[in-house]
Formats: sequence, structure tokens, C-alpha cells
Amino acid sequence: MPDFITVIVSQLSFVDRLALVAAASQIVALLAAILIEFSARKRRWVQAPAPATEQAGRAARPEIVLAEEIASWPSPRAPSVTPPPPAPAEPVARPSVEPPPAPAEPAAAAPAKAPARIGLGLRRTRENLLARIRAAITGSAKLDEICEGLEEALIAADVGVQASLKLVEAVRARVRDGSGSAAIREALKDEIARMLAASERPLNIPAEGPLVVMLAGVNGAGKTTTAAKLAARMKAERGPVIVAAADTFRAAAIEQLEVWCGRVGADLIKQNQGSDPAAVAFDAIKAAVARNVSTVLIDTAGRLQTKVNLMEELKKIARVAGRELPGAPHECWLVLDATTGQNALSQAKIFGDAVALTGVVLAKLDSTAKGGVVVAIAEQLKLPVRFVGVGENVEDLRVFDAREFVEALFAEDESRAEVSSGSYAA
Ligand SMILES: Nc1nc2c(ncn2[C@@H]2O[C@H](COP(=O)(O)OP(=O)(O)OP(=O)(O)O)[C@@H](O)[C@H]2O)c(=O)[nH]1
Ligand SMILES: [Mg+2]
Repeated sequence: MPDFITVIVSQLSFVDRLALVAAASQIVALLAAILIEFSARKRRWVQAPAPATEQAGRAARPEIVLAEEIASWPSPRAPSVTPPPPAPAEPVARPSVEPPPAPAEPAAAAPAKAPARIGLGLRRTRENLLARIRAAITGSAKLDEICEGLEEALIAADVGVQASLKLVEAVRARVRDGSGSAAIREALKDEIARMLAASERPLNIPAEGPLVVMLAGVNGAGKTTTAAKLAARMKAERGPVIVAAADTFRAAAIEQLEVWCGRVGADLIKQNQGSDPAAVAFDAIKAAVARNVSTVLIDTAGRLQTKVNLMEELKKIARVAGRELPGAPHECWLVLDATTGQNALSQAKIFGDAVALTGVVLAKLDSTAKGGVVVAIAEQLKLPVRFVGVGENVEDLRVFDAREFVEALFAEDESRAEVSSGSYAA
């Protein structure tokens, strides 16, 4: 201890010395308290959440991170699997219209129904067309009058003016005044079948890797129902199917597809509502390749063909699919609601400008008397009709075959329509 402190302390009384010791110990206690508080605060700062901007930065991961993640996901067959929601790498355009109300979900416990026949699906169109054709052909009408009547019958069935004129011209070249009504009917059947067959072309099945089919169309056309029907069919014919829930826009769209996939036993790849549909397609293809799945079906959101930004979104899905798997999507089908008649043609033209359409699925053929639009599509757009939807159940999808379609269309009674369409049965 320094000398001057010893001198000062020796001059203090006993009481002063005690007071000095007490004061010194209080200072030590205060310093200890400050140290404890400081270390406690430091611990809290370390554990505090990252600032909002930092979190946002973490969420904005590029698509490629997803690619690494997907390989480590367990199979979506496992009930607990829900892929993490990555943020879109590009801004996603959104429609300026309200989404349509969610259609009724299929009842999970619905009893299996017998598949609807194409003949039954065509009942309304057949009745409409045949009554008019009968009226045109019977009696002692001259060929000119018959042709006029046929033209009207075809146009009324939504075959379209251009296709109707062509068909009637072809029939006129094959028959003469006085040809019986049976001959005229046969000539018309032949010409319609020929027109339909002219647009047929084989599916673009890849030599290896999964077949990727993208479904597009306007709101409510029947895309999701068709995706489910196709999933069931493809699974039976080609093996495991993955369905991509790329309608991330409409409320409940993902759940609707989830219910369908559960029913038909297809794997579903999904993300959260509002995520980038192209990223979902990307995930699905990546998963299909990793798991050796034979078919990927991409269900997209309904969009008005007049909305440029939505068409851009569709292009992006196709672009991203092709980047991940060269050649994908191998098939891109426009799902058309048969009840919309000739409007289907303008839809097909505009969707065809956005993506390379390779075919059409004509849904709700059972709900219309204007099924003749099939012929207009083939004639004007040169697009093959791949499938027709003839009901709301999973079995109600028929491979389209020109000759059988025409036989069913011209069958004079229901039972013959059934027989003529026998090969459509699942
Ligand atoms: N009668 C009949 N109804 C069908 C057919 N296909 C679909 N539907 C019904 O049409 C409605 C719309 O079908 P969705 O498959 O949800 O149509 P979507 O194109 O996916 O609709 P968005 O996703 O809203 O664009 C549902 O009530 C279906 O049951 C069909 O072939 N026949
Ligand atoms: Mg849908």
C-alpha cells in the first residue's frame, strides 16, 4: 500500500475506518450489479429476431435454391409432405378480375359410377342435329333445298359457317338429285369424319423421362376436373402421375385439386396460394425426374384470353418447364367448355399465340346441344381434339376418335349411340 494512504489511514479514528470499509464494499457491490445487468442485456440482443428487411431478403430466394431442396423432399405419397413455399423469382402477374367462386369439391366418398358413354354425352347435340337433318332430307326436296337445310342444321349445331359450307359443298359433289336420304346422310357422316381426322396427330411422347402435359383455358372451362380425369387414366395406362397445382391464384384451387388427387391416387406437388405457378411446374418436373414418374399434369389457373399479363404467366410456365426438361411441356392442351360454342375458336386462337397448343380437350360435351364445335375446331384451327369430357365424374373422359364420334352423333336412337361408341368405354 502506498505511504501516503498508510499515513491518512493511521490518522483516522476507528469509526472513520469502519465507514471507509463500508463505502468501499458498497462501490464493489455496485460495480458487480452493473456487470451482471450488462451481460444479461448482451444475451437478449444476440437472441433478438432479425430485422424485417433481413427476413424479406432471406425469403426472396432464387428458383435455383428450390432445385436443391426438391431433391431432398420425401415422396408426396407420404401424408405429411408439404413442400416449403419458395418466393417467385420473377414478379407474377395477377388478373384484374375477381376469381370465380370455387366449384363444389367432389364428394370424397361418392360411389363409383359407370362411365358415361360418348353417345349419352352427345345426346343433346345429336337430337338437335338429327331433327334438323331429318327435316332437311325427307320429302321431295330438291338437292339445293336439301343442301340449304343441311347447312342450317350444321350451323345450328355450332359446326361454324365456314366448316358447314365446306361440308355441304363436299356432300353436294357426292350425291345427285334423287339420291336417297340414307345416301345423303352417309355422305355427310363421311365428310365430317374426314374433316375431323384431318387434324388428328399422334401424341408427342418423349423417348425418355416424363411426359409433361400442360392444361390451359379460361375460367371454369373444366381444367381441374380434366386434370383429375386424365390423372386417373394416365396412371392406369402409363404408371405413376404427378399433378402440379399451378393454379396458385384462385382461392381453394389447390384444395380442390388435392381432393381429386386423393381420389384418383395421384401425387400432388403444390406450394402456397399466391406463389409462382412456374415454380410449381418446375418442382413437379424435378420431382418426376427424380422419382421416375411417367406423367406430369400441370393444372393452371383460369385466365381471360384478353389479359396480356396472364398470358405472359402462361408463357413463363412453359418456358420454365422447358428449361428444366428440354421438350417440356410435350403436350399443351386447351380445355374448352363445349357450351361456349363458337367463342371457343377465339379462345383457341389467342391461347395458341401465347403457347404452342398441341390439342384440345372439349369438356362438358354432355351439357350442350352445340357439340358440333368439335368440327369447327378441327377445321379452322387444325388442332386435334384429344379428349372429350362427358360428365363430372372421373370416368367421364373419352379419347376422341373421329369415326366413333360421328357414328354416335348420327345414331338414330340411344341404344345405337351406345353400341357405336362401345370402344369409348373405360
Ligand atoms: N357436365 C360436365 N361438367 C363438367 C365437365 N368438366 C367439368 N365440369 C364442371 O365444370 C365446373 C368447373 O370445372 P373445373 O374443373 O373446376 O374448371 P376449371 O377450368 O379448373 O376452373 P378454374 O380453375 O376456376 O378456371 C365444375 O363444376 C365441374 O364439375 C364435364 O365434362 N361435364
Ligand atoms: Mg381449376
